[in-house]
Amino acid sequence: MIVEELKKRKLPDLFCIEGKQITTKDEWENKGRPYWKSVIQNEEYGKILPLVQPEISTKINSVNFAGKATWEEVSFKFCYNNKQHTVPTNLIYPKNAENVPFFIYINFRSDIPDRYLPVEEIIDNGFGVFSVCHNDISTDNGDFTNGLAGLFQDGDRKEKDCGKIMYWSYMASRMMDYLQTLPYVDKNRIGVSGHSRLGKTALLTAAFDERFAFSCPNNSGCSGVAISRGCCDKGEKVSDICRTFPYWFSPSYQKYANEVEKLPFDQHCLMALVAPRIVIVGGAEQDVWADNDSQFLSCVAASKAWNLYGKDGFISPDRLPVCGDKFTDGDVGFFLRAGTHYHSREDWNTYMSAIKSKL
Ligand code: GTR
Repeated sequence: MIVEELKKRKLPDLFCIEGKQITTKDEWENKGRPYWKSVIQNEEYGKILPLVQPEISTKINSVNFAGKATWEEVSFKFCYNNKQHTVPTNLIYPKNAENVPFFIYINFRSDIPDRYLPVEEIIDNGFGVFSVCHNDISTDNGDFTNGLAGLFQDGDRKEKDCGKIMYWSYMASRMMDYLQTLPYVDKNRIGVSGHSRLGKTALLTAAFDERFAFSCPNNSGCSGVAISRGCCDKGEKVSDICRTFPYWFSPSYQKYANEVEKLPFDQHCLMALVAPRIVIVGGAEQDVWADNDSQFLSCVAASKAWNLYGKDGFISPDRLPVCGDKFTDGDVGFFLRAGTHYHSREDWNTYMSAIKSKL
């Protein structure tokens, strides 16, 4: 049945690279992966920005979560094109712990804790968390003169220049650079998460930056996990997102707004770039806008990339998902919880237990 569902979507073949079929892990790494990375940059999120090393400064916050954690406020000062911008972040980790697994979390607010970021639960599960507010990187609107966008583009946006999602993702990779320098961090267990537009960001980040061992895109939907072709009637379409949020993407994405079948990729190609690492996808039953069937089918279609590594990828029954499903046995996971569009503690618990069982 799922095979039939997928056929209806008429997806581009993940393994057909410029007319040639690839069949091995080496071909995937040498041809497939670079090809999809380039197509997805050029046609959707925009070209990756040049690497600028920020100047880092840190300050301890006296709040310590009942003495269980250390909270450091870390500032990243970027200087480029004779301009500078500082991004504040929050680094919180269990006291006296070693080999700490970490979430980099891109949030809508900088509050600690926050309704989407239950810091104490995360610490109690043995994880550290390094969070940033997306607006502090560059504002969530069409203004490309502020924050990091001000440094790199200064309002002048060309066809393949990146949109805000790529900026937010860029910062997540700079936070990853910093985690690499800290002795108590387990460098093999650093992941990234975010909700909704920031779930799209979390998926993109792990897809392009192979240092991320896992990604947990929460309710990411259209132009995130969900495949775009054949989106359900009530789901968000590329035409909707291009009209409402053109600045999340490169200008080049606009040309597909009403011709989704002409996209030279679909979102399963982005998912596949995470292989052979871990991706756990969270959906919510009432979040129809995020089109959960299309998120689920993306997991099925991307799974083939894990198979090249001799891994199962996505393990699920041969049917579309229903509320309460939790398929987290493979390296690609998917769950559909009850309720609305939200990054809930329930989501966090599912992500953390799935990650702990695998890494
Ligand atoms: C919606 C948007 C979605 C989703 C969400 C969010 O309005 O259409 O793609 O990303 O916003 O980020 O909260």
